[in-house]
Amino acid sequence: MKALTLTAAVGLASLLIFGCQKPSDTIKIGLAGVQTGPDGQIGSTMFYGSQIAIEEWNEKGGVLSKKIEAISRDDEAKPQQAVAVAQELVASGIVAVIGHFNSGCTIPSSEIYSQNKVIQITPGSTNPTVTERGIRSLFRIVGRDDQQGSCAAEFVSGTLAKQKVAVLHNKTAYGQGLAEEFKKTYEQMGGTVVLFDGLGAEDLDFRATLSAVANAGAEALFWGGMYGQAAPMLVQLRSSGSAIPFISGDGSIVPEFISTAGAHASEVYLTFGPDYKTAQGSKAFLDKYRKRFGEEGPYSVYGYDAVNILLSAIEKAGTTDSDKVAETIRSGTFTTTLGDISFDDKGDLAKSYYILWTVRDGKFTPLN
Ligand code: ABU
Repeated sequence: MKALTLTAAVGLASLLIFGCQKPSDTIKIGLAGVQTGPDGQIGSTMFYGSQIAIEEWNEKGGVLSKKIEAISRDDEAKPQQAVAVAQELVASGIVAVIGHFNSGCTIPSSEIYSQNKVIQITPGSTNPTVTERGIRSLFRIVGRDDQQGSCAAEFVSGTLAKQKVAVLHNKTAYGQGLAEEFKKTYEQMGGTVVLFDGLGAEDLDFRATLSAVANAGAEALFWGGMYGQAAPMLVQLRSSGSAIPFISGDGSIVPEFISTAGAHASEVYLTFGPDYKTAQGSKAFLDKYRKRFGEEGPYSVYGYDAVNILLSAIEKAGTTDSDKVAETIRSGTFTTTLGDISFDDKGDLAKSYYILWTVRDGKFTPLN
């Protein structure tokens, strides 16, 4: 009787500790990031890329003899919503998450994922803080804003030889952080920032600010923010009669920027990674993507690569155990559409290559 009571007590305790969850016959992966709102297109292109990778793995039988179950959630680019998404995904039993996209979402959500031993790979968040907090289970497969801010500043000061620049940003972790990194390097190189201002992230009428840019004598305009504001800002800048170069970062490299800016997209320079369109490993993926979803965004490639790195690491580790998978990612080399990549101890790319892109004949093109 006593033994029976003990067995029942252990059973009850297990139920309380482990809940009613049965061992899953799938491996659950979260796909988290922005899918709607002003940043919706750039985030969606990332999701579609991840979706293709998961389908390819499932067609091959999955990983560790289990199919991959993707659970996709929209954080609307809002930090609070990102935390809610992270809590929901963790509760659903994910072992890893691809996301989020916006740095302002990745930073707070990563606290939830890391506390719950969930591997996180962001395909798009570039704010240095993402990987500066010692989270061993967190990785990114893009560069950092200190790297792209410096790259842009060296280009404006050196190649364009502009001595006076106006710097605007959208007051987000990404936009303001990138603007500050640009300013720091540009001033170190001897340039003068004649105007540095933060705008509301939903502002769309920039005419007063652009008058201030002109009155300050700016020879170029740097924008720290996303394409949803970059494109109308550029249209209004050119409509005011100004032909000064417009420089920004990877938050504007998406088809909607070109379709909105149209013929106003002259003298545009954006920092981003290497040319994904001509990379040897990207052709099959891009062909498949275009047939399914139409024109890709550059982040489609990063969404695809992030899933492949994660699942390759789980396969190599032979387990979904977070510590073992993280160690496998940190110590390995992974074949991606852009070539072989590996990570440093922080979880950043061991080598990141920012280059300048421009808009030519209505298309994003590496600047040669
Ligand atoms: N890096 C492009 C925009 C995403 C972000 O870091 O917020």
